[in-house]
Amino acid sequence: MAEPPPRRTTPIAAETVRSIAIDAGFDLVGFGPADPGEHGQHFVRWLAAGRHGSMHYLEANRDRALDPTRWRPGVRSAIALAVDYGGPPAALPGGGRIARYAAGRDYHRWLRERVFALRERLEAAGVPYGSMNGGTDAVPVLERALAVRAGIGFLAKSAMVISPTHGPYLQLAELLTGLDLPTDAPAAGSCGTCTACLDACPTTAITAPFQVDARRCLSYTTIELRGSIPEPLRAPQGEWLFGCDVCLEVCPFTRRSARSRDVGAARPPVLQPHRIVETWSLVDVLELTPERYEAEFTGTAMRRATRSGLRRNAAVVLGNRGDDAALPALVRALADRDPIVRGHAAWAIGRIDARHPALARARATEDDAEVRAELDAALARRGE
Ligand code: B12
Ligand code: SF4
Ligand code: SF4
Repeated sequence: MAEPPPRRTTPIAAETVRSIAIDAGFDLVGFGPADPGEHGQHFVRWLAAGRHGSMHYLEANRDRALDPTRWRPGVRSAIALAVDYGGPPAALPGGGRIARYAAGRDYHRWLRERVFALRERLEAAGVPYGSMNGGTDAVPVLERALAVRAGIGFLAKSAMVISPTHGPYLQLAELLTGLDLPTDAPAAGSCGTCTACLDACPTTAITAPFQVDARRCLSYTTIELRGSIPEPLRAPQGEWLFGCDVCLEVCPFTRRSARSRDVGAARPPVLQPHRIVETWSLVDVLELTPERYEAEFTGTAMRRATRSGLRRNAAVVLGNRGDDAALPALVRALADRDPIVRGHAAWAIGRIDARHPALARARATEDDAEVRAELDAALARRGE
């Protein structure tokens, strides 16, 4: 067996690490173990129940998430980091809501840059070069588990990590280190008897306290899911074009977010709404060309949904809004090259005007079996 790496004592005081991290732009900093502890078993059961849907990367990273030394040998402690991104609701001018985390610059970029800048500063302050690894979101670690174990916040019934001082709108990040940092005390606070998020979730994706079935979560169906959105989840999608914030909006701890009181120019540049959010319409998204997708969505977190997914989502929201003015664009979409767009346009037209002649016309020439089924279902609404 290979020798375990030598134990490293902290070359700088833990409180110095904390103050450098705060100075580097993090609202919350905590120290805890590098492994997820008992949270790992919940993750294993969640995967075994298939609740990850088609997010196969979570299964592929299972062992690394349970034991981070499989990813980065020798890691002992986590510097858990969080940024409060609370703010006003984000929506396109004519409707179509966007989860707050995705309304500005892509946090995968700016937050990762901030983590890497912190690492450089800690190295300059004496932490051994190459002894820290980390990032945000796209890392094979259970970020919520590390944040809870480092005292950043408590695990809430919505499965969110909620800070008693900053609320649930937290983007999490971490540096895993070979250092032995003193573990912080658990955060105060709990959900108590509140069940507001379970009651408000439009798709009952929070199946029990602390448990989310991703396959039902709008954040999965509108972002991660490729292909068709299951029909029963389309009407509950309501106005959500990308992601969903309902379980955060109804949470009483949301009031604790200091950042949500920063409005307009007072908000940090990375959290300012993207031009797309300020100027595009749902029809613009429905008609998104490959060129505009490349040119305009690069640098936004919305890109994750793919062009096909964004157009699909726009069709669903247009159908839910029931606005006749969207019919010409939806009718054009019935002839789109992408069968997912055609199918969801058919669904939307069926919601707005099931007697529209374009449905029967499209049915006569459609050669994709799934789209034909969508058209049949839309035509069947004529009797309603
Ligand atoms: C996959 C994923 C998703 C999936 C699945 C979410 C889920 N709840 O499982 C989908 C696409 C649905 C999603 C949605 C969202 N996500 Co997400 N997501 C992730 C990702 C990449 C992995 C999470 C994961 O492994 N899930 C598996 C489940 C089992 O783990 P978990 O959710 O962390 O659950 C923990 C507890 O609930 C507990 N647990 C689970 N079952 C049980 C059962 C019992 C009885 C108990 C006691 C505990 C318990 O153990 C788990 C580990 O600690 C992380 C980034 C990362 N690398 O960690 C971001 C992350 C969790 N997401 C985040 C965000 C912001 C969101 C959204 C708010 C985005 C939005 N507005 O649209 C929603 C919130 C939905 C919700 N209520 O959870 C943040 C969370 C920040 C925070 N304050 O908690 C993260 C950390 C990204 C980041 N870097 O900021 N997400
Ligand atoms: S993000 Fe929306 S759909 Fe997902 S669990 Fe929260 S309220 Fe439910
Ligand atoms: S809404 Fe209530 S139950 Fe849900 S996370 Fe917030 S405090 Fe907890």
